[in-house]
Amino acid sequence: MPEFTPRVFSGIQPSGGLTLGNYLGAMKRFVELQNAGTHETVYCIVDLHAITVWQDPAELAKATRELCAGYIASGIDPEQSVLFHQSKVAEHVQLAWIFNCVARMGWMQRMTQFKDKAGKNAENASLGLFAYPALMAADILVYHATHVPVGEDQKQHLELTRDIAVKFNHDFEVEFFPVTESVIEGAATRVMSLRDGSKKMSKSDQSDMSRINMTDSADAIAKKIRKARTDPEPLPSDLAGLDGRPEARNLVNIFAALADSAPEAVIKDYAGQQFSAFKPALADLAVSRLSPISAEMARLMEDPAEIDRILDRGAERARAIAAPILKRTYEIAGMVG
Ligand code: AQP
Repeated sequence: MPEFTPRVFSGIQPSGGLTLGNYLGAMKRFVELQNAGTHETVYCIVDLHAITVWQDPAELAKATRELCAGYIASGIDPEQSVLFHQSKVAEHVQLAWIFNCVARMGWMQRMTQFKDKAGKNAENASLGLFAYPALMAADILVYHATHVPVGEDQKQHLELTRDIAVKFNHDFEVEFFPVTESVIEGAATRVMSLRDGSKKMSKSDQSDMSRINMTDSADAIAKKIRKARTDPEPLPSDLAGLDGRPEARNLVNIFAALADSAPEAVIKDYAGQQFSAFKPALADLAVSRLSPISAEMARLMEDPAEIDRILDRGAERARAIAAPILKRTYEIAGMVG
């Protein structure tokens, strides 16, 4: 394999407001990787993924700008990282078609996210929802990204991305696409719903009480944590004591991730305490971390034209990386001209 430039790529869908799950599982890591300075960092607002389920056009445009504001407010510097929205860089879709012809039906049928999202009504799901992981592979590989930070739920899609890269390289007898590494790290790689410890926290959950939105007020955050489902036992003295207690484990993980600590350390500090003591401490911590971000998001949203300029500039920079990689891919595949 040739040496690839160390490059991070990741994306978030503008399919609603950012949640604490997106922040702890993805965004916070994006900022850390940017600031580590060891990789080029490319971050995307994946609006073409969002429309695999119905999106109101006006809401989609608003969510796209709000997500751009969320990236910047969380610490992404649009000069240091490449920050843009997917629909502005056509190379993603052009490579996705090639990958639709590389990926096998059997691989796609195993994707659990399709099964979860399509549910019992799979016949009525969009073709885009089914093909989504091939577009995701194109998002990553059109930058020859070597590392992809994501939450635990995206692990299977990253394995598919690796399979597509390997099959393309094998079929065309080249060493062209890198076999990308996933970066799934931290105390909260799978933040669970506040109402049901067996379901992940999600933007599209029907219950707003199930999630903390990055734009929630301090009062709303405190209320949601106070009402979060738990059990009647106090916190145990070690992590093993949280086995079989998913809601309690989730709150401990969230605390650890927000405090830049580890779940073991949190348990040590709160061993034997009731949730009536732990929850207010968690609420204070969450408000102190999230309120400055939501205030900065609101400030940035006052100037949508500036957000559009930032995205346009990011798209130009993204295209400068993607266009030669797509051109070479088409040559390898035998496209003339
Ligand atoms: N609950 C979560 N815990 C940890 N990480 C999470 N991520 C999402 N939810 C959690 C990570 O956030 C990144 C962006 O996710 P996405 O917006 O592209 O799509 P998603 O995974 O489908 O997220 P949602 O919030 O559940 O959106 P909807 O409701 O629209 O489907 C990814 O890295 C993801 O792992």
